[in-house]
Amino acid sequence: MRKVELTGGRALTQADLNRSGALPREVMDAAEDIVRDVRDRGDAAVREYCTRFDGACPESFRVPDELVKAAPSMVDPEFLESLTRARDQILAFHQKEREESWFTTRPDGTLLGVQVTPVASAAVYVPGGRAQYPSTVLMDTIPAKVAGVPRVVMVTPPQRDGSLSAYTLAAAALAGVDEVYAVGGAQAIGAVAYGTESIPACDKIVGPGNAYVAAAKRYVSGDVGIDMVAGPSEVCVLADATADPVVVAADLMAQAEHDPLASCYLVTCDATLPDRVLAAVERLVAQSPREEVTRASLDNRGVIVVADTLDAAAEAVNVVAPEHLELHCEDAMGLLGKIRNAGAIFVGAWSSEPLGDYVAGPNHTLPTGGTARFSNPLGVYDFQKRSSVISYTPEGLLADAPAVQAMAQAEGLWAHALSVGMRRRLAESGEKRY
Ligand code: HSO
Ligand code: ZN
Repeated sequence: MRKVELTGGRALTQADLNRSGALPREVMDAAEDIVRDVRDRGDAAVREYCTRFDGACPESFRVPDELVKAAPSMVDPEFLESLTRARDQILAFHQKEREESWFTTRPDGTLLGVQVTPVASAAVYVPGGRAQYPSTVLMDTIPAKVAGVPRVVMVTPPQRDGSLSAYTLAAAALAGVDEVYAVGGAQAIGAVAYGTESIPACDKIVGPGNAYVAAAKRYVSGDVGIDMVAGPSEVCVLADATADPVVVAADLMAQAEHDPLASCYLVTCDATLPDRVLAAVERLVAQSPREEVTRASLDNRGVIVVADTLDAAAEAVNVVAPEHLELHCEDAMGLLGKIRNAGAIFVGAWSSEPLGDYVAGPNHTLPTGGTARFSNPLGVYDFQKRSSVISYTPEGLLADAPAVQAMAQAEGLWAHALSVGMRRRLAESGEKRY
């Protein structure tokens, strides 16, 4: 891990972090070519990319509903029980996020408000192939279901033999996915964005994926809605002298093992903690079956920031704006108000980040790469749209018409003034035409 010392009260900068940043041009170009080809040629193009990238192309992309329904009975009972616990807690949390329509009435009877409606269809992308992420199936599907999306479609890359794992399918069954398609990569994003003969076009596409998936989502964004352009996973541990270096080491490794490109940050005001954490990492990593990935991530992307005070350390965290933040400090809850930028904040040493990955309830699809400065965890709100509602009475019209006429005149928009002027005369004459 690389060390950055913030001596003399110097603030952390983006240059200190040396983040990988935007998607490489070659990846953007390749993803765009694939998406355009799928838009032009439909299933035939999807088939070609499937065979080229996944090594197998299923006979039919759609996984039969019976197979999905049967999946929970194919997995071991302990996994199913855990999945059910996760599903119930994720559901309970997201039910609190649902936004309701609201209306307000002015004294003159004019009604104003917001009508909330779900998108008609959503596609949930779940990474697959060698990795299996049934937890992501739950995290991305449940908010859509809570929002009331009538058609939730899941796309995920097939395994080498063209099938999907029973774990992924069991999660789809429990979460209530309506249709499952064994297709992944940029070709899957093209398919659900524009539709093919066998895969439906959806209004919204959510979920994490590799760089090609992220690039494809960025390309189709605007034609359809997307949640975010997700980058590699990140964790930041903010620790004071009370932190347990072994626990901190395990938590950094829990993120590092995801991906050689995952980023781990240790931010501390205790000058002795970094070496104690690094010694613990050395001991633990040798026991990990994912040693290679974990080391690659920590060696290439790990950063230790040492600040003079805890307040300066908290400010450094706001510059990192990490996907996950853990607070290993004496008064962790007291520190919460100082944190402005983080996708999810795990407060206190008992709050292990993997609890949030699987069962706590909040979503694990979170803003990465510093985008927590301006964006949110995936939520029910990602699948809900708002329409403004405006309903005037004659009294309301008479009150507001002069202002409209004056503003329309200033903007040189004659018919705007006419539109309210006509109604004004009707209302003044007491005519009850509307
Ligand atoms: N930490 C990952 C989510 C995950 N962890 C899935 C385990 N499974 C990115 O937030
Ligand atoms: Zn994780």
